[in-house]
Amino acid sequence: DEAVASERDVADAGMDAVQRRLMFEDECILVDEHDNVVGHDSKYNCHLMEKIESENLLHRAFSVFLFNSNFELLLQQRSATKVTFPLVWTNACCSHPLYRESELIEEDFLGVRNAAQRKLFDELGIPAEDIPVDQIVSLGRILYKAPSDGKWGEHELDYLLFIVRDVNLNPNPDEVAGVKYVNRDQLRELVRKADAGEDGIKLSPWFRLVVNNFLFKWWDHVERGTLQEATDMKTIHKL
Ligand code: DMA
Ligand code: MN
Repeated sequence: DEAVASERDVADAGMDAVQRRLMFEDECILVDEHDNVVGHDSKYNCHLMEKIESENLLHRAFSVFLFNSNFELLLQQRSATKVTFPLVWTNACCSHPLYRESELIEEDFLGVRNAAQRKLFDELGIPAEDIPVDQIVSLGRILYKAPSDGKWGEHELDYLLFIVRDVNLNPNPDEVAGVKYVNRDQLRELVRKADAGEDGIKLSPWFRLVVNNFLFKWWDHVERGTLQEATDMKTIHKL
């Protein structure tokens, strides 16, 4: 075991200390393709492409889409120290519900919504009282696989969570390199730049999937206050 541990130390020598701690402390929830809980494993193992392929590891995740009262969408640029997808622009907050009682609650997807409240504070410094969990709407679920650099990647069953609130932001530099609100045209321009490779703009693969498949039609519902009508928690979209 010591030999294995030291091999890992060598391979991960360049890993940021904060991100490294989370890789081993965070215990992700393993699910099957129907989102049934089948076990748990470290965030580290869940994001090793080799493990994902050899053991078909799939874990539960969430992506928060936060709009202000002008119906602008909050984006974050991931910090340079993130192990997966550093410096890419993405939706407000993405992470994993952990294998703990409060985040395993299945009723009304409360566990995932609790995790979202926790991470919106950790990453963006948004106080919990600005994110009442009963205001978070779960619109749907996607299943996707995406390699990052080198040995890392994602294979997730991802809950798409929406909230419309004006919030206080205090981004955590360990997680976030930048934040901005965009309207639809500004988002379209950002997508165009990412496609053209202009200004070094990159978008995360999961954000891109949501933009391409769902976001603009759901944005209409945000503006009309009809998000509940758009929810479909029966289908798991394989993208
Ligand atoms: C993982 O996000 C979740 C999705 C939907 C990609 P992440 O890499 O930002 O997780 P964490 O914030 O826990 O590092
Ligand atoms: Mn993940």
